[in-house]
Amino acid sequence: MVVIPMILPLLAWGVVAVLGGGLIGGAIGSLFDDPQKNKLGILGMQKAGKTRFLSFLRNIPFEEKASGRDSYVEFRYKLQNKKEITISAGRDIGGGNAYRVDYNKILQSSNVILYFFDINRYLKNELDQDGILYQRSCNSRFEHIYSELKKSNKPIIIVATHKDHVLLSENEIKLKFDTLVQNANKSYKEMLKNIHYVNLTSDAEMKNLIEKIFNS
Ligand SMILES: Nc1nc2c(ncn2[C@@H]2O[C@H](COP(=O)(O)OP(=O)(O)O)[C@@H](O)[C@H]2O)c(=O)[nH]1
Ligand SMILES: [Mg+2]
Repeated sequence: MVVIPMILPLLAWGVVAVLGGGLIGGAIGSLFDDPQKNKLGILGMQKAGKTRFLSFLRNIPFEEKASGRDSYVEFRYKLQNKKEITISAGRDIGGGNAYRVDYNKILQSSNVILYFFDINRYLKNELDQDGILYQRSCNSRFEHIYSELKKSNKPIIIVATHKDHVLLSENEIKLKFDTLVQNANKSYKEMLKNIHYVNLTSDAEMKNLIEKIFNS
């Protein structure tokens, strides 16, 4: 099979697509050249940085507020190599449990899924805004997304934000997170092998993340 050599560089970028029990990489960058395939689905926990990420991408000021279901129009983003990508109109939905009903629609209508969670709160396992333990709440979203994506073989990019709030090195964070996931022994763990750890309040880290996602 010629699949293996293609997978390796893509895994390095933390881009994975879920297919059955295996992993198949998908070239995200090239998807955004195709007007039929450039729809981003942004999901994740509450206060994880979804709106901040989207505001940066859209080049509009970030406003601190809890999202409802704010829709955005199609927009363009210029990569460092001057290539412009187009992102189709979509919605910035809240992270709370109340918005879980929107998940399937977004998972079905998007070409690439981005999932955000706060790694500091995950490791501390505090209660989330709905009063549920953070790991449980986040894992249940992982499980939901994984079971949907398995059917469609769409790429997903997982972003662990608030790295700056954890008083550990990135390697230590990764080790801790991976140990938790391995011990939980859930089917979705293959989806969590390569995730991006970032501080989204740093413009440099934000830009770097965007390049990794869209310029691959
Ligand atoms: N320190 C830190 N703050 C972050 C990071 N990512 C997001 N935030 C902050 O977390 C809060 C929630 O962000 P927001 O984008 O509204 O989260 P959303 O609920 O997922 O849309 C805001 O105050 C952001 O500035 C991060 O990586 N580090
Ligand atoms: Mg928001």
